[in-house]
Amino acid sequence: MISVIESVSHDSFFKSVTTDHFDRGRISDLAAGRIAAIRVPDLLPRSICEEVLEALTQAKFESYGQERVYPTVLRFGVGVSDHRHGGAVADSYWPAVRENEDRWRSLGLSIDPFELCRKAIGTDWPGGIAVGRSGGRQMCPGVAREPNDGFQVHFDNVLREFKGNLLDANIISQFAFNLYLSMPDDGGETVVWRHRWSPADEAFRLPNSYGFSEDVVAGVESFVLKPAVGEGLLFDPRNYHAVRPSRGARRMALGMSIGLSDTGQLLTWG
Ligand SMILES: O=C(O)CCC(=O)C(=O)O
Ligand SMILES: [Fe+2]
Repeated sequence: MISVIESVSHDSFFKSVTTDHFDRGRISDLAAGRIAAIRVPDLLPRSICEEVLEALTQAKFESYGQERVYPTVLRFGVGVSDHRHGGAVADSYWPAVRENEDRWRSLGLSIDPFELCRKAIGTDWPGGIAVGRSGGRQMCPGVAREPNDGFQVHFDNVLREFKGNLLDANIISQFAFNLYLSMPDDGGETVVWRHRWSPADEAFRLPNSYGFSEDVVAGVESFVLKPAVGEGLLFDPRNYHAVRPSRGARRMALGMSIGLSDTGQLLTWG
């Protein structure tokens, strides 16, 4: 009889690296799939994180569409995924983006946190970084999100979520960025699996949801991160990922989707 010996194998490209700034080599490695995540502790000064957290703590959050996103994820800002119609950006997105600009302005912050994040990500990147445009109009630069009850196992891939090009650019790689403003002692971990969507995965999709049953990544190599306040995380969101529920405190982060365009420019959207 042939016995099957389970072998545990590790892909040396599937790892997260911690560094003191977002450098060109590591961003290239992430785009090329030679690493899976870049962590930069204390990306923004603590005083700025505190100012933004304090203002957002008073602000009125909305939630992502609850048909699709359950458990509830709170957000301050506009997510284009809530304005998707037939694979295109719905007309409702644009007035929401303009209204959102007023809401962020009314927080009275001394700085624009998304601009600071863009600068920190783009500091060593030769192609530069800018807020993406669609049909000439500027997208929402990013969102504040509070997944206190976690994010389901899911992936983000703009090429699959939209027909044609969401942005006025050809996107050749995609990143997700988060700057963490508040993190509970208990829970709130980010998990990333070494698996990208394949058609058979649809059997594991939760009803109507952006997310999947965790069985979709059963037995797949993964790593778990517990982000710290002030940390910036850049990872490839085409790998399945999830956020574990938080206990005892809010889990708040600024988030941006980032596409690498064929011109070499990084383009963000919310
Ligand atoms: O909050 C996190 O750590 C990750 C959230 C997420 O799903 C994403 O950034 O795509
Ligand atoms: Fe995600």
